[in-house]
Formats: sequence, C-alpha cells, structure tokens
Amino acid sequence: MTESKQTFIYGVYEVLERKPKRDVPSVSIIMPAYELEDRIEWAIEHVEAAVGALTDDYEIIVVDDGSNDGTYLRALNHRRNPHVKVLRHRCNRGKGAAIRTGVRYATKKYSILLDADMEIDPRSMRFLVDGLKSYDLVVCSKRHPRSVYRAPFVRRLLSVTFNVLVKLLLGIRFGDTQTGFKAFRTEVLRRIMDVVVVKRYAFDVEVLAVASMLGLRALEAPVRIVQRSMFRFGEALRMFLDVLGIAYRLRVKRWYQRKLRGLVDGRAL
Ligand SMILES: Nc1nc2c(ncn2[C@@H]2O[C@H](COP(=O)(O)OP(=O)(O)OP(=O)(O)O)[C@@H](O)[C@H]2O)c(=O)[nH]1
Ligand SMILES: [Mg+2]
Repeated sequence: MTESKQTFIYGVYEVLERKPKRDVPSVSIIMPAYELEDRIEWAIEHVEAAVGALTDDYEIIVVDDGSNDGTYLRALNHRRNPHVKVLRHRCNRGKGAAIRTGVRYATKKYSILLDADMEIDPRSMRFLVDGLKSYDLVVCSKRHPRSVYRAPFVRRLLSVTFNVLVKLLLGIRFGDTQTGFKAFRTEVLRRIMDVVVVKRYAFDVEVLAVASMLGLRALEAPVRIVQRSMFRFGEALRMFLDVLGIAYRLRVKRWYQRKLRGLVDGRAL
C-alpha cells in the first residue's frame, strides 16, 4: 500500500479545546495491528500526539498479530520511547486475541482499544476519557449524531444489516458495535475479558454483550471514521457465524450467565 499520511481524511476538524492534563487519569492504549508496515510508525506518532494532549501518564501497547510483513520491526523503531510497548504473536490469531494480549500488559487506570489502521481519528479520545469519569465504558458509534462516517455504499449497508442482526439475535442496544475505538476502566475490561471467548471480529459484539449482562454503565461517543476497503465476503460470513455462536451461548446454553456466576470453567461451548 502506498497511501501517504495526507490521504487520511476524517472530515472537518474542530480545534480541540485543551483541558488541563491533570484532569485525566492514566491511560493504556491497546492497538491491534495486522500487516500495517506502511503506516504503523505514523499511527504510533499520531496516537501519541492525541493522548499526549490529554495526559502525560500513558502507554501505547502495539500488538502485532503475526503479520507477514514488517509491521513488528517498523513498530520496534519506537522502542526507545518509554511510552511505547511492542508485543507480537508468532502467528495470526485475530483481533480479539491481539487485544487480549494487550490487556494482559496494560498497567493504567483506563484502557482504550483502538484499531491501528488509523481509519479512525484518534483525536476523539477526549470524548472517551471524559466519558469514563461517569461511565464504565465508552463506545464510539458511527451512528452518533455528531459522528463523521465515510465508507463505500455496500460497506454502509452491511454495517446497518449487521447491526440489526446483532440487535435481533442478542438484544443488545448499542447503535454500533464494530467501530474499533472503545474505552473501559481497566478493571472492568479485565472482568469482561474473563468471559469473552471469540478471537476474531465478533469479539467486539461479545465484549458488549457481556458488558450488558454485567449491567455496566455505557456511553456512546462520536467518532470520525473513513473506511476504504470493501467487506470481504469470507470474513463477513465468519463474523456472522461467530455472532450465531454468541447467541447460542447466550440464549440457549446461558453459558455467559453461568460463567459470570462462576458455575462453569473457561471452556466455551
Ligand atoms: N484484518 C485483520 N486485522 C487484524 C487482525 N488482527 C488484528 N487486526 C487489527 O484489527 C484492526 C481492525 O481490523 P480491520 O481489518 O481494519 O477491520 P475493519 O476496520 O472492520 O475493516 P477494514 O475496512 O478492512 O479496515 C486493525 O487495526 C487490524 O490491523 C487479523 O487477523 N486480521
Ligand atoms: Mg479497519
């Protein structure tokens, strides 16, 4: 890929009002990355500029999910930066698995999950950390009235369809489960991760299903996102099958409910 920094447009920027840094608790940013050698270094810099405007107490945890390209080595160019940790899976295990690895190494009070491909403007982070002062989790939503969302038509259609399916099958009420920008109090995220089993894309859905079951307070926040790629049919199908799996564990086996009450061991049905 030869896209340059300038080709990433998130819409019209406002000048972000700066808050005194001491208002914001410490933040871990967990970035799952797969085959992003062309932009991972810039992504780290861009995210660092966004979080550095909010607090000095932060860490950026990049998890290379077994990429076949130079993602890991490029990210390692930041290894002398004390704020940056770079982790790696030996082979590809999926976005959910990469996030699980990142959460294991997170040491700060808030944890923010952010896709490393930089389709999402990290500067919306201010809304997330502000929201966490009163909520347990803050989920960016493409359908928030103040969001800027650009994507090919087919992609938008699939996104709406997927969202309807998730609502019907799982009964969770989020306007958008899939946007890769979510913030949690770290202790809350660890409780959720104890129950989550999906390793790839339906991971986001499962996290929010478990959060709903735990009765956590959730806020939806605006985001700026530009998606270019078309959905790959195979991936969409696998994701749908994973959602069916979640519905089966939730509605038929009541696996999550029993797991949360400590009645079953960690193996998913
Ligand atoms: N495609 C892919 N991404 C992964 C994987 N593991 C971690 N990721 C990262 O997870 C994040 C989301 O993946 P994307 O492929 O961008 O998913 P998406 O944003 O829903 O779809 P796109 O429009 O294709 O970008 C990115 O930061 C990826 O680098 C993996 O196994 N496959
Ligand atoms: Mg993406």
